Amino acid sequence: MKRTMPGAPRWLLLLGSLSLGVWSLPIERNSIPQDAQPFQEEKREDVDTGLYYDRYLREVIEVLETDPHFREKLQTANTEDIKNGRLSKELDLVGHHVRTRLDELKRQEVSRLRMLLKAKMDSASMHNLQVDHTTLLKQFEHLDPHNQNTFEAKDLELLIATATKDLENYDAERHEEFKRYEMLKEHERRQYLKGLDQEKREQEERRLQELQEKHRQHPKINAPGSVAQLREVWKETDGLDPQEFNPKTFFKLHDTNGDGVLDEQELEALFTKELEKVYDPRNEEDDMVEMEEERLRMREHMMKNVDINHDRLVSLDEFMKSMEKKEYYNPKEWKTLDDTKPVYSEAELQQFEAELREKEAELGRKAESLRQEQELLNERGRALEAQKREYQLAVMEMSQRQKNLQAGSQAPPAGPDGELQFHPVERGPVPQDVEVDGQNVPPAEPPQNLHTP
Ligand SMILES: [Ca+2]
Ligand SMILES: [Ca+2]
Repeated sequence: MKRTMPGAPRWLLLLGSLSLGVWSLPIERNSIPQDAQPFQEEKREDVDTGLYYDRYLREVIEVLETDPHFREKLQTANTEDIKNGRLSKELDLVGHHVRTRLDELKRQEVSRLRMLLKAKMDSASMHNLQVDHTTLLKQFEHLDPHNQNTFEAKDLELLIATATKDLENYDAERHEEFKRYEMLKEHERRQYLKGLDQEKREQEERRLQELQEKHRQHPKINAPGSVAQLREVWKETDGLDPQEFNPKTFFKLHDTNGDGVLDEQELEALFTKELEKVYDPRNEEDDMVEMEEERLRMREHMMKNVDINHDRLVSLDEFMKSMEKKEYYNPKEWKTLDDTKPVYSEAELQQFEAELREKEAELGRKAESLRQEQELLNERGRALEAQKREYQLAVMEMSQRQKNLQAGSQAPPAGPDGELQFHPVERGPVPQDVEVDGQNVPPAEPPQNLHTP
């Protein structure tokens, strides 16, 4: 899927800009080559907002962009028009085939959400409950659940509002996720040490301590967005003469998709040089997940100082203005993630570990109940098998009896003088290889043509 084009509204740029935040990129991909062209087309494909309705969102935008009227409105709309729903009203004027495709997209999305709900209910063992889908669909805020067949202005309005809100919460969620990651790491470290004998434990503790100290030794980190930091990128990454630092050229060079603004992705790429001072993927002591958290912190810091109108994008004007600030020439010393660690309190860790134990116990209970169910099924299977054998025996016995009786009626047994003789049917063991056809054999009638001598 292609990225939004230059001239698209800020809201769409915002969607594009957040894509990098979702997945951490290796350092190499962020490095800007020395011969970087300021207006080169971005090559990254399949960018993802990380929202669970990302695909729906992007397909709706793609379809809307095929309509010339709506496309024009998209390009001239400002952030306010988009946020307050004025843009959504334009939906009434788009072509019929565009509406038909949007309706189809909505039906697909509703059906996908239903499947999600079903999977959720199945996993919670709620299969037998009566389900009111409309009520359940209300928990999804990015479409109108009352109308499940057509895409209306209300759907576009909800989609825009929800995506904007969710994307704004996105950084907070990333920090939260990182916190859980760090707590899990500490939990595992403690469990590991606990499992060792005292001598080995002390040895390991010393080793881990040394690794941590090694990790903390690195060149000074420049404050993000400061003159020192930007000049270093200019010199080291762009390969340009530090004496000729030019902010406007710098801005153009790092607006890699050439849309006239620095988005979050482009800002984050500026910090690769700083991050390389602290993190090396070849080192055991350097955690690349922590590096991405540091990158996020740096971007947030710079954005806070530079982005005056809070649209999460840096215009050239904002960039130039930031250079008049004290933070630009005389920034406070940057506190790295290691200076602020741990990112959780001991109480939070305890709580996290309690939740882990609860989850583990829950899994254990589920496994046990599955085992019991399996046992019950096996038992039933064995009982059925026994019943079947009994039935087969009964059928074979009866068919054998009938055969004997038929043989008796065709050629009645005779004595030495030709007189008829009566032989009671013997109830011997039934041979195992006798074929049973499973049909009901009527009870045999007593023979009619026999008489006792
Ligand atoms: Ca840009
Ligand atoms: Ca801005």
